[in-house]
Amino acid sequence: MAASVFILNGPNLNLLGEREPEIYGRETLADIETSARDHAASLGIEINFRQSNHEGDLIDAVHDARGKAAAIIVNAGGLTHTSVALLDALNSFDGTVVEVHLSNIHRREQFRHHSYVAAASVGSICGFGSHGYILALDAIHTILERASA
Ligand code: CA2
Repeated sequence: MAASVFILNGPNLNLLGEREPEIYGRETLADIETSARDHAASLGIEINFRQSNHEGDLIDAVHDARGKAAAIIVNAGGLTHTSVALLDALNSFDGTVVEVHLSNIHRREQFRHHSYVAAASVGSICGFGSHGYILALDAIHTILERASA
C-alpha cells in the first residue's frame, strides 16, 4: 500500500502567485500541489494536500492525519511563529513531521526566526521556494525506506 503524506498549508498561502513574487515566487499553490503530487507518485507516496486560513482547521487536519498518514509536511505560514496549539497537535502525531517554508525565514525579520513547528519536526527546509516541498517528500521517502529496511 502507498504511504500517505499530508501536506498542510497555513494562512495566506492561497494567495501565492498573486503578490510578493520576489519573496514567495510566481507559482500558485495549485502549481505547487501539482508538482508535489507528480513527485509523490514517482516515489510511491499518496498525498493529501490542504490549505486553510484557520488555525483550528489546521489542527483538525493534523488530528485527521493521526492513524492515517506516515508523515506530515507543514508550511504553517504565520502560525509557525505563534501557535503553541498547532505545536501541541503536531506533537500528538506519531509519524514524521517536516517543516517547509518557501522563504528563508532566518534572513527575514527577527519575529520569523523562531518556529514552534520546528520543535515537532524531524527537520526544517526553508529558502528553496516551492522546491522545498519536493525536498521534504524526498526526505520522508528516505526516512520511510530506512524504517522498513
Ligand atoms: O516562507 C514561507 O513559506 C512562510 O511560511 C510564508 C508565510 C510567512 O508568514 C512565514 O514567515 C514564512 C506567509 C505566507 C503568505 O503568503 C503570501 C503570498 C502571497 C501574497 C501574500 C502572502
